[in-house]
Amino acid sequence: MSRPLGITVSRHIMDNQRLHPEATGDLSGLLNELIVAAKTISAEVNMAGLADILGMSGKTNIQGEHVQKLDEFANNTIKRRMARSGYLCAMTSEEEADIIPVAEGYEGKYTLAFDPLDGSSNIDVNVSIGTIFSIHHRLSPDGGPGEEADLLQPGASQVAAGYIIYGSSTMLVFTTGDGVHGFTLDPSVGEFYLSHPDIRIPAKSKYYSVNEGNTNYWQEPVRRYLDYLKEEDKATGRPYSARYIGSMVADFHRNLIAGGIFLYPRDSKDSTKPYGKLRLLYEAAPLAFVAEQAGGRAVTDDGRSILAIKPDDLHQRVPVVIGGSGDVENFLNFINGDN
Ligand code: P6P
Repeated sequence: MSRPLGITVSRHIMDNQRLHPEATGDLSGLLNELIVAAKTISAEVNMAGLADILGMSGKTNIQGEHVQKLDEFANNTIKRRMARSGYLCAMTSEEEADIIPVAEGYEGKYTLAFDPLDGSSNIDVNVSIGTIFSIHHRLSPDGGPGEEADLLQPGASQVAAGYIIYGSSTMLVFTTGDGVHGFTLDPSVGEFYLSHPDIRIPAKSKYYSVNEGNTNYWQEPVRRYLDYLKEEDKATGRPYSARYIGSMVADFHRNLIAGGIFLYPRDSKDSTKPYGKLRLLYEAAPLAFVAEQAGGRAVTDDGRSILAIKPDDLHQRVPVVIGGSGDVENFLNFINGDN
């Protein structure tokens, strides 16, 4: 009996499209183009240890962070491929201050916000990094170039979102609003195969992910919540365990699969970042969509739904608490003073 053929991501996308008779195929085409860019980045990331593209490019990005050559490569790979895909009217990237236009004559009906290589400070130490993406329908009339307003939409109106994690294997995890599915790249074939159908994040876990070096800068209810996690849990007789690697895609992916709550609260450490470090459009909102489609929750450290936030700025930062529904509800009890 031969092994059943693996379901490729292209087959999964087409099967999903068939569930929506009104679909034109543009979203499918967009996702497939993005996947080609991801495969190109994956090949380069896996070569990074061998090629001489490690190290700094000598430039800094909108965030004032040193841009690593792989960051630049990933950003350009996505921009160049998607600008002529015919599916987008505008893009925004963590690496660029302003809205990124698409090629004239190639304007489409969607927008793309992306972090080309999140966690890039971990590149040189071989820690998993990732590309995060978020797709919306344009609001402006079809035809011409997109506007900033097309990108500044709340996460709740995302059409699709997900990430590619470049780790021990390269995985694509995304949702189009019908659950969350994971695909693993077979580099020998160059295909992503369905490996994690219908991912559900465990409601309660025994792990928390946070940079405890910032403890003294957090608001008091957040500190009280973390102290609570370190007490013996009556059910298990043990405290939660800390798991934090400083690469959001890696920390988020572990929590999505094994359970856990990830926090990047606001901290008073850096007055230029009063709302914490993570960006709404291309980190918090896409991962919030994935988490909630997998049965989890995503809120700010004062209890607001991340998906409900209407962005004012392309690079707006937001405090993030994201994980299993039970863990996040526990956190909210502390924030609302019920504990
Ligand atoms: P810290 C990486 O630079 C990043 O944006 C996220 O991927 C990660 O979760 C966070 O910053 C780590 O920040 O302050 O803990 O080093």
